[in-house]
Amino acid sequence: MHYLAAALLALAIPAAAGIGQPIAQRFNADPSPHYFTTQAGGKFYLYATDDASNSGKYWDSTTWRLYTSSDMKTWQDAGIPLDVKVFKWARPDAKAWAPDAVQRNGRFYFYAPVGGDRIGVAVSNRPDGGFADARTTPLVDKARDANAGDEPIDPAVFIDRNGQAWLYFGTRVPKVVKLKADMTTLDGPILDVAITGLPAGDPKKVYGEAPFLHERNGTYYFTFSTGWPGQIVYATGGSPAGPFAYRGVVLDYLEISTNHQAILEHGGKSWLFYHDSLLPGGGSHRRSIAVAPLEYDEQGGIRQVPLAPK
Ligand code: FUB
Repeated sequence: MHYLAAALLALAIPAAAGIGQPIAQRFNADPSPHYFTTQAGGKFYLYATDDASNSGKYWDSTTWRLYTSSDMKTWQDAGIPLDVKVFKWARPDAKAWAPDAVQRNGRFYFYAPVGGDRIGVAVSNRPDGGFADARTTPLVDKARDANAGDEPIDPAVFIDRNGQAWLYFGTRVPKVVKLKADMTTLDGPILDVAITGLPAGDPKKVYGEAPFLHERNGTYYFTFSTGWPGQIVYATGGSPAGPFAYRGVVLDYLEISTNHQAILEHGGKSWLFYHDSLLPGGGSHRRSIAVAPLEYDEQGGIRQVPLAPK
């Protein structure tokens, strides 16, 4: 083929799904992807903050959004799995921010900030709706719980190989606390997560928000955003409790004020989910979710993921 024709053809072919294109033509952020198996079979479920229903000036949506996929390439908008009104204790102005979900004991647990000072947990027999408050009080409450930090938001739950569930959350200081087997009760004190080896003298290489833990070959990878704006970076350790030693950058700065990631490993493959401003009209409050393959080097280091082309 003539080189010019080849170049034109390459321009005409959109980037393949799965390498950083938005998963939906709707503004959404703070991805929480999972592979859940129900009686209908296995499927990918992705819970998100719904930027399409905010004011465009702040993250003031009060509903979360759900997408599903059977192949990780095409995603179906499954609507609103729940909103903040599920939590009767929510203040009238409470916002619905970065959620996470877990399948356990045949049930689905949904963790989310409800306002900037509390985390709620809801439960359902199905992943796509029917959620009810699993308690009648917040799971974490800044006013109630010692060491909950200034802003207990961005919950992320990790279940280790022994079945112990760990809840991570927080801005500026990362927090971790064990959950009881019921998944709805804190088990012990809220502790600060120790991160060692952050590059000294770089005021931008600090913990900001979006804590997330995953495990690979016995190593625990703690990823987080370094702030506003922030990079996604990672640190590793030998226990879900930490400490974690800084290793490097997973995703560079975006052109928007936040960065927020999740890593999904399924069927021997790994993906990084994040949000960016990839859709027309996008911006810091109008974000869109993208997914990219996540690769490791021979030493178990995460290879930096290139930003999606705009
Ligand atoms: O979506 C609202 C907030 O923006 C989230 O809680 C943060 O992680 C940031 O992405």
